[in-house]
Amino acid sequence: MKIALITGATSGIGLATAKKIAPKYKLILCGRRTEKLAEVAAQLSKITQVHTLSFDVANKDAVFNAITNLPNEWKNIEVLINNAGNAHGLASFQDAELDDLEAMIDINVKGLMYVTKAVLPYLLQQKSGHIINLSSIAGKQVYANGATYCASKWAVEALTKGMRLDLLPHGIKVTAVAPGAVDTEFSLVRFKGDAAKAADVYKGYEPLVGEDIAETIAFVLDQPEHVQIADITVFPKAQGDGRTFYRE
Ligand code: 8X3
Repeated sequence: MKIALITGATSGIGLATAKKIAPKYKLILCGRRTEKLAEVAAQLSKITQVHTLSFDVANKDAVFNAITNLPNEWKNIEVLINNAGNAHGLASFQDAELDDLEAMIDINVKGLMYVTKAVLPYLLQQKSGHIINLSSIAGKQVYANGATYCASKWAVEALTKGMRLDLLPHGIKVTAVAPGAVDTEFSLVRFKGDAAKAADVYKGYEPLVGEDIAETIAFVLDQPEHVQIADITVFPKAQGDGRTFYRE
């Protein structure tokens, strides 16, 4: 059975993806919250073999320590799902807190780079594999009050395209999955725990849920070996572009 490593696996899209692909993959579940990781691992180990790694993707040393010191039987990683990512604040560039802006670059861009660089030696050894990067509609469109979040996702798009080119000779597929509005902890984190503000984002229409994107990721992974889905954007039915929603 192939091994898949998923970051941000304790909630939202990451958790839904872990559950969805558990029947077909052994799983390395990564997250910051040790207790939540143990809970998810206990659940999923009824379906498949699970190994957990607790680190913050923005902590370079922690990422490399955890991944390079994987037990040998967990090193043959075939699938990397770079899901960990956050938005911090929704404010104009002039009003935004610099700490928030840095956190988004540290997690969404540098974190993705650290994890990928740490996992790549295993993929390269096997001359096959698949990297799936969670982008966003914010990686294709820039909206007001989101300059740095959008910049971080544009970076994910560029890294995805660049990695695909560089990894061509090594038989490794690279895909960007770009969701629109998905009802997860995303908005709660963006609005720093303000549940009412977070709920407003998804009011008046049926948003996507983590399971919808998990379906997309499973579809991307289920393609025949010669088929590489380069990128895929998924909206709720009521979403027209990054900021346009039909609300009832
Ligand atoms: C999350 C979607 O539209 O809030 O990446 O940027 S959006």
